[in-house]
Amino acid sequence: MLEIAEARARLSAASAVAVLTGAGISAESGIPTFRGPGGLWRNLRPEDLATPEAFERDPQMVWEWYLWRRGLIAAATPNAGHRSLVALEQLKSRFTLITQNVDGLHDRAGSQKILKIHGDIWITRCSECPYQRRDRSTTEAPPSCPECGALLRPGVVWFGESLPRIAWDEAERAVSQADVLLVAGTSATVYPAAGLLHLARCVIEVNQEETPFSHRVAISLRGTCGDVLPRLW
Ligand code: BJW
Ligand code: ZN
Repeated sequence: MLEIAEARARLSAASAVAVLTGAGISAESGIPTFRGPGGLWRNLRPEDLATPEAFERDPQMVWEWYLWRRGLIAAATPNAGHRSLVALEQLKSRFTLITQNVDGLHDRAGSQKILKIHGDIWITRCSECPYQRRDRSTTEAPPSCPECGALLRPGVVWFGESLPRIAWDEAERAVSQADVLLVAGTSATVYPAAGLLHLARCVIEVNQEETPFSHRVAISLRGTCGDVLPRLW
């Protein structure tokens, strides 16, 4: 496949590389994506669950969704796609991994520099005060905040909420300075993350399916992350 050879050449020549990952990279570990088949939970879309309004209306139901996902993630292991990004990080002196995923599988694979722009499912934080903690529970919604008594919530970014400032600023900087942005396993439909593709000089996309950006990127590779990424370096 000529495009694979071209992608290999561009990545090999690049000294600064940024990577943006989405749910597709964890799909081969058995974690459902948001918008694909199996992405629904009790017939609800992420837009019905991942919002502050849904949490205000029914915190128990939103917690049940997150605890179910924590259970799936805890039972999963990183796959060849995650592992190949660990190898790429070791090859490049300037490397930034930006992930929209909250599952922590990049950490478990061994990636070092990770910007988690949509937060971390293993953090539980207060909906009112700065209190937060790491939380391994997969079965019980936590009681109220020990500091102020308000509801505790998952440490993730919901629709309508701002992204963590420091991680986001660093992501924008890394993408603007990168010779190549590799975008893997994301539908590129959620902003501002998808906007990172506009900042990049050269985008290589890896996805099973076409995305709104497939026709605008330098190279679009159709296939799974677990199959395609290990062949790129
Ligand atoms: C494979 C594969 C395999 C499968 N190999 N590939 C217009 C412009 C700008 C912004 C907006 C706008 N309209 C609305 C907005 C706001 C909104 C937004 O973008 N909405 C869109 C739906 C239009 N954005 C926000 O609200 C963001 N905040 C914000 O804008 O702040 C400013 C603001 C403040 C106040 C008021 C208004 C604005 C926040 C977005 C937060 C997103 N949060 C979630 C949940 C996180 C927590 C959790 O995990 O529960 O993040 S939603 C969900 O989508 C999650 C994901 O990170 C994110 C992206 O999904 P992803 O990763 O791309 O997954 P999928 O399922 O969509 O795609 C999987 C892909 O993989 C597919 O393409 C498959 O083909 C592929 N695939 N297997 C390779 N093996
Ligand atoms: Zn509190």
